[in-house]
Amino acid sequence: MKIGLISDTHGNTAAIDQAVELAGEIDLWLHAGDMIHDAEYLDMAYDAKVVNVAGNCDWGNRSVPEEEVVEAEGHRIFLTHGHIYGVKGSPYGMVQAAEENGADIAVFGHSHVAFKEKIDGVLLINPGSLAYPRDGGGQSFMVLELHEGAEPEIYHYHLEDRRKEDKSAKEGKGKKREKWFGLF
Ligand SMILES: [Mn+2]
Repeated sequence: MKIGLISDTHGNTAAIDQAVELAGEIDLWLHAGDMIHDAEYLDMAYDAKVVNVAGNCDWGNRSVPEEEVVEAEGHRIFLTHGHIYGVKGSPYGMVQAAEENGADIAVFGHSHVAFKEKIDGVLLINPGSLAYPRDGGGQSFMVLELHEGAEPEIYHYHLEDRRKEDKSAKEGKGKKREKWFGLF
């Protein structure tokens, strides 16, 4: 199963269109908040199912919960924006929240910094921001591939790679997909 992970799109539906094109076939999109309208756009404009949560910039919109749990391929994925758990300071609040929800994978955003790490048995994933990246790596999102009984695979996409040393950028491709192998 291929799960697209996006967050902090902040109204940039053009970036969502690019992400959908780059990602290819996706079974489910998870939007980790900021903004709800963008997740609604993704849901309306494309076929794949969308699950989304409210972010701190979605205040006042009570139609969408702040937390969701999604089950897929023998995994439980805890989805939340991250501001409630202080993700800008430390990932440990997310670890605890995931454990409390019986989840082995946690997806969040808020910091606009791409992140993937396994801590205390919980795979933590922040796909970065599709609109306003703060990690120097360009607008980003990820695809999580889950197959029952196998280790999760994560692909990190950048709409435009800003790192000058990157070869694919020099070759003029301007777009990059990077796979993390066996880190989990
Ligand atoms: Mn936020």
